[in-house]
Amino acid sequence: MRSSWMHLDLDAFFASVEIKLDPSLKGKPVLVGRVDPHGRSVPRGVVATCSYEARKFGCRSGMPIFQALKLCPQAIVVGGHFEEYIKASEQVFSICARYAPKVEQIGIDEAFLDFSGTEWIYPDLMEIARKIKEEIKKEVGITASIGIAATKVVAKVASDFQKPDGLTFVPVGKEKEFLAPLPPTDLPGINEKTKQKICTLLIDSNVVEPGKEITIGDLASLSKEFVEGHFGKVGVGLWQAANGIDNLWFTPRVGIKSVSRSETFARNSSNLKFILAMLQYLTEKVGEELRREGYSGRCAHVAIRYNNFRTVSRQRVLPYPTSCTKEIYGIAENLLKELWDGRTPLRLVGIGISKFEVEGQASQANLFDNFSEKRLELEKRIDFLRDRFGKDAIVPATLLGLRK
Ligand code: DCP
Ligand code: CA
Repeated sequence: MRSSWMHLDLDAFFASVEIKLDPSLKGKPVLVGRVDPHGRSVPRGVVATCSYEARKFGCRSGMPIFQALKLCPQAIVVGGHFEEYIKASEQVFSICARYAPKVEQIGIDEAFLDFSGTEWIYPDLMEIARKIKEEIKKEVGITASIGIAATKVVAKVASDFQKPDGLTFVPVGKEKEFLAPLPPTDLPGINEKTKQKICTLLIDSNVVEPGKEITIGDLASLSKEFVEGHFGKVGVGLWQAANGIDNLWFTPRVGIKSVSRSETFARNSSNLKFILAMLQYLTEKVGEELRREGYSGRCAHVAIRYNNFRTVSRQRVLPYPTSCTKEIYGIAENLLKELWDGRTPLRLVGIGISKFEVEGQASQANLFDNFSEKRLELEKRIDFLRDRFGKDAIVPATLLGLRK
């Protein structure tokens, strides 16, 4: 066993790209205004992110721009180069893929790199992390922070530990020691509100004195059963994270990560009916594969590519995992409508499902209501009939038009 998870997170991502595009911004407080999924600035916007210089003044992501400007009047507001952010992101992850056998991208600027089983090619992962950081700097012109640890949750905290341009290695066995002094909000899944609840519990159970700043170590010192009794399953997740153990948010290594299908159209199209029919056709295929493999996924994502090749995607986390075509399509349709302006011609549409739970392991409490369960049974029967009598045995009416 060794520390073979790497977590990479780009620093002040959109701001760094803006500074690379306009080097005169370097060293200055920069606010990036949020853009909509089409890359247009949102009027009376919100701060998407800001440079570390602006953070010194208290500016933060999610803050209204006017408020950030009150804190830092000399800040420069820029933004809207969404295509450049996507390009930079793609460049970064292709650099990661030069070294890491598996790259699990989490968001636009964040990924877990799985180096398990690579001791013989990469005896020193710090050296690899330095190379990756160096290549990102040279080829993309921005900085990344990296954390290396035996578990994902610790690697993630470690990548944050010395931001920006940080590199932190946590040796096997030192996870708890590393986490213990940090504030609970450094753990993924703990915001200020959750921290307050934990704080109250720690004071009530005489673990800490009122007025003391609580730490991850305080949470870790409680017994699992005690935390479960107070906060349920989510509490166990937090307790595991505090102990450096991967939890419900960080599933261990799995072979298959997502099932997705996309299709490039014979001709660019802005015909909603056609695009939805194509989306349904692709969703059928995704659903079929999920049911065949016995997987249900918790996250649906839809991608579209414009005639100018710009590709955008949007995802939604579901309250419970599903493999039901009808349910997935319902979400996919909404995502498409949120994503697309309904006019600009598209050349591709795609749908994917990820965040799997193996059938039977899905949490009972969330299990399908009666209707969904019946629907799923019906779809399984259709899968069976299609297997026996061919793909065209049962075709939804909306798909008949696609034949043309
Ligand atoms: N983002 C956004 N709105 C938010 C948070 C983030 O639009 N409320 C966008 C802009 C960020 C990018 O996502 O640049 C990545 O988000 P991070 O939370 O990783 O923040 P940064 O990369 O900007 O900063 P850090 O250096 O803290 O990672
Ligand atoms: Ca980041």
